Amino acid sequence: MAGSALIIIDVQNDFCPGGSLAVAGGDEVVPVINGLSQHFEHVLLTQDWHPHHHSSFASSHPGRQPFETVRMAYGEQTLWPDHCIQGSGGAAFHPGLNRTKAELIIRKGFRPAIDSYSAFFENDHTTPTGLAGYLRERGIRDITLVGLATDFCVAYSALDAVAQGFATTVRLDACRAIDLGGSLDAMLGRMRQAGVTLASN
Ligand code: VGL
Ligand code: ZN
Repeated sequence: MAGSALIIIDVQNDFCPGGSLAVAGGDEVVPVINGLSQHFEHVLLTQDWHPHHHSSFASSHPGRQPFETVRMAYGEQTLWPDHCIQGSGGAAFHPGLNRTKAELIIRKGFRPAIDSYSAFFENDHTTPTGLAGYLRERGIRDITLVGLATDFCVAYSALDAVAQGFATTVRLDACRAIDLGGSLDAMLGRMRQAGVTLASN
């Protein structure tokens, strides 16, 4: 697949069983993604990369619990358990993930006051990560998204990708979801509506 990129979202220990924000079956995506990587000219990774006391952590909001919602300057924000702390083992990629072919790692969520689900824009929907520019300069127009979690970082990346004009596929068999309060169905609907191709093999 020339001119196409596989973008592997947040396949990190904290999102896998045993991690602080474990996604059910999160580690099962690893062999599937390793197989897919062989077929793409470009392979890119994202890495959720939060400082201690990040504003998306429930622990930064006295009296609040993980998975509650708060209002931030940029809108509604779900609060999470502390996860993917910069330099920690939990922030490291799953050890089984083959990263040899990866040409770029986009880190996100490192600004203390803004979370970043999407690989393209932070949660204020205006601060870019630089990914769209990288893809355009390399002549990449088709992207396939895989990884964790389907209904958060994968979905928001996919929505931004189509809005940025990329032909966008999500391989659902290489993703796993958090599914918080119906978020999986809601985000599958939004992706379909936006023109994301949802594929299972
Ligand atoms: C993610 C919640 C918080 C994700 C990252 O990768 O989907 N979800 N940070
Ligand atoms: Zn995060």
